[in-house]
Amino acid sequence: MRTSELLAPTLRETPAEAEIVSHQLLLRAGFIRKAAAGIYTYLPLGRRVLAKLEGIIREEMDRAGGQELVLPIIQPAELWQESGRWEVYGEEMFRLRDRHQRQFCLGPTHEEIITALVRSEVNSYKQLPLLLYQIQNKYRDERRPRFGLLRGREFIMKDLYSFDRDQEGLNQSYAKMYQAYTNVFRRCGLNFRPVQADTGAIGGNYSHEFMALASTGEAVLVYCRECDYAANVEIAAARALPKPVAETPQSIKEVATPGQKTVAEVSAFLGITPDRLIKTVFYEADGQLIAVLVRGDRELNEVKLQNFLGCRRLSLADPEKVAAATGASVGYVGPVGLEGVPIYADAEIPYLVNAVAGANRNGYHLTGVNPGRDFRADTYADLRQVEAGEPCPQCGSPLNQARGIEVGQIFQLGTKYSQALGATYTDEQGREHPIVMGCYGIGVSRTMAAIVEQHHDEHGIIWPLSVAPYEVVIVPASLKDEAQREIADSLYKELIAAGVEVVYDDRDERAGMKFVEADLIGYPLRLTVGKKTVAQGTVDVKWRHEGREIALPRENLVSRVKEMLGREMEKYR
Ligand code: 9G3
Repeated sequence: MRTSELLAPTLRETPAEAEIVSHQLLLRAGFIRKAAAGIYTYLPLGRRVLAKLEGIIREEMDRAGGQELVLPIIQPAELWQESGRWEVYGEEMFRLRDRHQRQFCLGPTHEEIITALVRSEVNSYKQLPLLLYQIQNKYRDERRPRFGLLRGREFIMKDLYSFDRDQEGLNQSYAKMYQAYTNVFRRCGLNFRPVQADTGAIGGNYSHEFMALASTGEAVLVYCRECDYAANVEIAAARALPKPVAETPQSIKEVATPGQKTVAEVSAFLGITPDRLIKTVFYEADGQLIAVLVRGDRELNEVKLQNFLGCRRLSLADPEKVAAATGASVGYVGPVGLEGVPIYADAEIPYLVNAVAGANRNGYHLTGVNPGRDFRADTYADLRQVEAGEPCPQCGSPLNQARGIEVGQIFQLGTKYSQALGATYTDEQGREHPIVMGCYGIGVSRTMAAIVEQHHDEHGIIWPLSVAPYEVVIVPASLKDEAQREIADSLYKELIAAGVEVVYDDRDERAGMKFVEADLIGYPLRLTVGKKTVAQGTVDVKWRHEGREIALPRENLVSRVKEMLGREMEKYR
């Protein structure tokens, strides 16, 4: 490809809305352009990276026994009504009507569509297991699309669905996908970790997320350096229980705390540490008001709370309802004397002695509060967010914390969708059983951005060779020099003939600008044809990910370049 013919419009300045480096560089280097909030055009260079990514994904899905198909984006509402999810999802689902006013949605995922397909095409154990996948656009009307391709409203996903006769079969399909995902993300050059994850509203009882480690990631994970424990903090288990406090219970006392509402304010005002305070938070769970208690120095984990309650909708209670139930406003509420509201307490609460809690009277707190004596929680459970340094629930070593970009997630769904939609098979004895399912997603467009988050420097993108838009760029120092042009032209032709993906920057521009653009776009290998080439017959060769440049003889340069590319690609096998 000649740069003079390539549509790769680079930008000197970064559009203000681009907050993170992957968004900034994919815009500046001419890979994507915004069409609307969370909706992007992939320019030719962007499309070539996606094609490389999809190629790796197809190879690994096919290697694991996957069969590719293409499902419709427009989905009939009836199937979502059968699964009971048409009502579950609100504004996040793009909904539309056809000319006959029939309801449809733009597919945010495809469990319903593919289960309906299998329901009508699969009826015998002989047809199982089945692994069906597609690489298709998905649509989710995110409240706040941001960070470019990391959180879009139209995005590209590889979604695979497994169909087995029983749990054992599903375990095997899940293990195959776990390995396939590990291969995909390794071959993309990503530094990633599989972590135990929450299944959320999708249902199912077992899930792993694949996290590309990045400080710009929206997800938080904890992991152990001693054993292989790693989990999204949403479900990371808090096993460590506090050491009993050797204090004699004092009598409860109401103290004035005018204008002191937050944990920090109250603990400073009363001269105590936040771990001696009982934080009381009111929620509405499927419309029912509940009180939840955690220690003042801890964060409540809403995913753990929702999973524990098994409720569909969970939201912070509005202050009026809190005031109606307690007679006080947030900051002064507490469990003592609280009637008619179920109390859920984190497992650490019973270990508190002479704690401080809101008095359910504005301007006042209670000291000498002893759980069990002064109030009784209905249930105690692990409801808090684990922090770095806490003991690993598997081996007890201190946990580490990191941020990550969720580039993939795999789920054991079980029979939730097969039972709802009636997808069954008959066994050898003719008995009918619901098909046991799994689903497995990779955010293809998101992965492209995650790679840039991990592979860039102050000059631009540094594409791993396995996903680079082109492998080599030829930069002639000056095309006004006829000799340089002849050498660059012939080198270009020979590299093409040798099957190398090469870009030839044949524009009538200064060499300096061409170097800057080549570094911004991030072509892995740069070949510079200059005066020295004419004089000494050498070409300067430089890897984008290395500083040093070496001069190699022109005469067998093509085979040397092939060798170098082959060796470099070994890293991504
Ligand atoms: C919806 C909307 C948003 C959604 C879903 C449904 C996320 C939804 C979870 C999944 C699970 C897996 C197959 C590939 C891998 C992920 N957001 N999920 O089901 F209606 Cl609006 O998509 N699906």
